[in-house]
Amino acid sequence: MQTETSAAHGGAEPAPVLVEREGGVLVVTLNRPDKLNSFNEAMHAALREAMDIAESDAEIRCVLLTGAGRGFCAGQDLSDRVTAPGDAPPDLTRTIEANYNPLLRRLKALPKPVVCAVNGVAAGAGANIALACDIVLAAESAKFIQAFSKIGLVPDSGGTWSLPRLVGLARAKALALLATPVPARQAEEWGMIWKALPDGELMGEARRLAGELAAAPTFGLGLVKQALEASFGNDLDTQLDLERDLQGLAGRSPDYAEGVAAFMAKRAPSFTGRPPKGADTGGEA
Ligand code: T3D
Repeated sequence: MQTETSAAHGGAEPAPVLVEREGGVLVVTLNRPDKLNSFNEAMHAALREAMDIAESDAEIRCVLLTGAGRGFCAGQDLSDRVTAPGDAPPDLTRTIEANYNPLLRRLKALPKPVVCAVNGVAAGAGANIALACDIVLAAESAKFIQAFSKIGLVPDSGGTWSLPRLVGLARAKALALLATPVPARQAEEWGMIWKALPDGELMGEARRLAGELAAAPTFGLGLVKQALEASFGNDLDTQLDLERDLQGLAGRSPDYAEGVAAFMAKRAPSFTGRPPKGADTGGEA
């Protein structure tokens, strides 16, 4: 395992995000445990650097996102939002535009799977960042809280988009208006997340799953992700056309040839994750 510290991190304080390579998996750990890994500017900057690695390094074929300590992430660090009487209010338009929205867009557009291991409470933007990941596992003690309404805010980080799609409008409205915590088991039953696991099993299973995904046909998985995300904005005809085009691309990938050859030879496939020659991969080798 290779650990990298963020360049955005000065060195005197613990790094706000830990980045470790475990084979083809980039393990990204939010690391402000005393503040339940809530976001300050330094943590946003460090997470941007982790996303840079995930996007640009072709050896990385899966991201595993988790949190240090007893929480996953409590959203925005509210100690950075305290104002004195007479002060101008914080400009949340700017912070959303500069920090949260780019992160959400990058997680959704990353052409590799992102596994989230929700190790404890996920509140505010922390809940919605977790829900934006491709496969979400949660410890049984974890809970998801749309904490925004408790402080007069609107769910952000894609919450108003993902919640109604995941749990339906009735539950989405109640969760967002009441900020009712959703325990991990209930989140699994409602289809908000993939699985709730006993606390002691979470990280082992998350690493196993991320390792499995990192050995899978990465280029094809990126197309699967693209097709499923696009489906919400498409009618059936448009989606069928998209499937045709993406399948054409997938069919030219070396991993498809390998998958077919391995099946016919009754052996285990060995996938490289590489795109077809000449495919536009947004900069990847
Ligand atoms: O501002 C913008 O840029 C706009 C974007 C906004 C995005 C957002 O996420 S807005 C929503 C912000 N988050 C919240 O409102 C959640 C606040 N936290 C809580 O409600 C509770 O802490 C939890 C329900 C998450 C957990 O409760 P509990 O009882 O398990 O823990 P605790 O005792 O409340 O918290 C432990 C410590 O973490 C505590 O510090 P202390 O007293 O031990 O020194 C607490 O103050 C600190 N902490 C928890 N959440 C935050 C936080 N400190 C700063 N900001 C937080 N969000």
